[in-house]
Amino acid sequence: MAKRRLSEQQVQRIRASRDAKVQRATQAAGACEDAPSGDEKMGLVVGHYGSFVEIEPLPITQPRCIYPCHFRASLGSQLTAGDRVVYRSGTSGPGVVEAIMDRHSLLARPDTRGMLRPVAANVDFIVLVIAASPTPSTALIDRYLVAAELQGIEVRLLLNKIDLATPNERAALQEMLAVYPTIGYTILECSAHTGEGMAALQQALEASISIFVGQSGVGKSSLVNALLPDANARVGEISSASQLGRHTTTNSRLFHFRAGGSIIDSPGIREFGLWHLQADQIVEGFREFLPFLGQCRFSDCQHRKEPGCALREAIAEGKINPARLESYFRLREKTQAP
Ligand SMILES: Nc1nc2c(ncn2[C@@H]2O[C@H](COP(=O)(O)OP(=O)(O)OP(=O)(O)O)[C@@H](O)[C@H]2O)c(=O)[nH]1
Ligand SMILES: [Mg+2]
Ligand SMILES: [Zn+2]
Repeated sequence: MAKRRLSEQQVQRIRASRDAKVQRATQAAGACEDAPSGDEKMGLVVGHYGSFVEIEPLPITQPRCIYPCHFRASLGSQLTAGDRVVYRSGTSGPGVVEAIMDRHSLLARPDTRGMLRPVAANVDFIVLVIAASPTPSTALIDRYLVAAELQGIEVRLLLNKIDLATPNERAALQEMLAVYPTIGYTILECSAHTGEGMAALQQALEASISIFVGQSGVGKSSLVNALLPDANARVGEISSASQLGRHTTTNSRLFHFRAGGSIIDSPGIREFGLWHLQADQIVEGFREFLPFLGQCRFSDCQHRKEPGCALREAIAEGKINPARLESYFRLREKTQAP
């Protein structure tokens, strides 16, 4: 479907109208009890539930107050947890979201029909949660890392459920993950159940907006509950047959730390679809390849057996881990039409 293009004049008009709403809302911003219903106010999207969103007035208050809001049809599919919006609260029922503020980042992923859907807005860090069980694979980790790199959002790795690993299993997991700190990804280890590593995690998350992403059953909601005992995020069982989670969390939802900063819990997914990307985009998601891209002798180098391949030379010089190039090939094969 062709995208509808707006004229420069239309864009200006939309911006001017939005800016006026933002200005009025900023003037009216205050505690939820004080602000008269019906005025335009600034709010934060806490969660999107299909036909309505939950909005928290800005600035945030303690205890939190959260309102259901409808939205203009044109905004429905764009709104997501973490969005800052202008809204009007209803006098006796749900309010309405009027406009979305510009975002500094947007995490989106393709749905089953290939349409890119927003997962969270304005996040500073993606925390890719993996667990000692279900056992992670480098293919899965690299898939998420590529998606995050291409969205320009910094990623951290978090290995949860370390209570389930024997010392040998833990050493094997650490060996599998050893490449990531060498290419700039931080790894934390923790257990939402025993509390090990949770203080360091809390410290790493405070003062910024992060989102937990990862397979169903790795413990994202359990981590939210361990970090924020009032959160009450629903936790699911692992299927004893598949050792996988059962997709307990169905919508992204935002929570705040008392000391500042927020965490967004997101629904687990089997795969972070990348097939909407071209091969030359995927290769750019392998961050340590970047200095060598465009340096191969042949401009259409596939980095397999061609002479003068800069990526292969970098491997020979120990600058790139060969497993990551293999991972790139696997991802490419899975995501590309021939
Ligand atoms: N042993 C152990 N079990 C954990 C830990 N963290 C979570 N679990 C268990 O793992 C299962 C899945 O946890 P959830 O928090 O629902 O996982 P999730 O990642 O939110 O799953 P989805 O919402 O389906 O994406 C539950 O049975 C938790 O009790 C941990 O640190 N150690
Ligand atoms: Mg969950
Ligand atoms: Zn090459």
